[in-house]
Amino acid sequence: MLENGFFFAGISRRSFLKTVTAATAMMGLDFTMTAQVAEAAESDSRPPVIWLHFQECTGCSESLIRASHPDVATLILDMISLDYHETLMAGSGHQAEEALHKTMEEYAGKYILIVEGAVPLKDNGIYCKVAGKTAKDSLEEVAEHAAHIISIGTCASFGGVAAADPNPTQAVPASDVLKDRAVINIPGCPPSPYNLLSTILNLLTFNRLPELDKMNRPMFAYGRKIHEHCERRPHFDAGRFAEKFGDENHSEGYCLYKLGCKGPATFANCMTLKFNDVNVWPISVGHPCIGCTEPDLAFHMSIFDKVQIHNPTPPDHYPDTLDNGEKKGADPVTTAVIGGVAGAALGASAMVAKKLPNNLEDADKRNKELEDEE
Ligand code: FSX
Ligand code: SF4
Ligand code: F3S
Repeated sequence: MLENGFFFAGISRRSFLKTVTAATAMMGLDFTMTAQVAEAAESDSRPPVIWLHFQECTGCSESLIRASHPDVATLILDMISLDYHETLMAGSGHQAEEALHKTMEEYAGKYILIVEGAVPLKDNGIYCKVAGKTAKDSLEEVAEHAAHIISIGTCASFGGVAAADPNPTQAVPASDVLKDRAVINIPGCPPSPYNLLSTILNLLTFNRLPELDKMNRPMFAYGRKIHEHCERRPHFDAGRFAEKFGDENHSEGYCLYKLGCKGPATFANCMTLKFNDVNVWPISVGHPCIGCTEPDLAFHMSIFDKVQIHNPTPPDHYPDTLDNGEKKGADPVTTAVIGGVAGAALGASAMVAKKLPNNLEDADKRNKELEDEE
């Protein structure tokens, strides 16, 4: 229960509640559900997890365990029983294989399978083997009795780096191998560990899949485009663009669309979640979004090519303007950029007011209260 104990998983009560509050808000749940989610996180029944590695860089695991957000990692690793993870487990060789098979037998139908990396199919899958078995065979074997299957990262979700043209090993996502199973995709190269935390919390709290989009990504994390809440959006609307890396406009923080930013076609939550707990994300440090959470953008389209914007979404709010003392309604600005013609912006003075969903605002308020209580 929430009231029990001051520390959980070696992190302070305050950090625990902050992390769970943020994850609850991220899942799109009402703030009042925080207690229920915290209870699930603290439950003694930790689901066993088998984490398989295939063709990838291990950045997904790395982004989870790196010290810059220890609370998230600690929480995830304490909520689950990580019985098999090739790069984190102490055992190796036969010991590791034993752990894998013990979990599969003892917890058949109960364990969560997390897949990291793509699966090569060419030449009977010989380009990725662990313990003498191809990635495809291991995946099929472990998936058979898994309660839930999560693909972590773009490689496991969509093929990612390994499937980039000319895809020499015929790498495919886990869902292409497990066609008759529901595979939750958490893409990103790497994805935010919060998205994994929230997905696991969702499974633990409600014992069902979160709402997914048509690419099986949780809607709470991938329901909005980067472009909708990008901090450079006012510049896009005003027609102010960086023309080259390092030019004056780039230094001024102008929109990166002409440098190939894929934000207008990319569904992800980096713009509100940020990375590394230091409030940065690619666009904030001057790099265009490469569309790393999308199946057809990163690794398939040149980072310099522009995405077409067919149906630009106006910002949530424009400031009210006063004209001769009379209040005007929202400016009916339509930012029409068609066929790759960069950023012809109508209504040049439009400013976007960054509007977070209510539950994120609630979480923010609650976190401030927790800080004040300190
Ligand atoms: Fe892929 Fe994950 Fe990119 Fe790397 O392993 S999503 S290459 S960050 O680490 O799978
Ligand atoms: Fe932000 Fe990219 Fe959209 Fe410009 S094009 S506003 S940098 S997401
Ligand atoms: Fe990926 Fe774009 Fe976010 S490149 S990390 S989806 S800003």
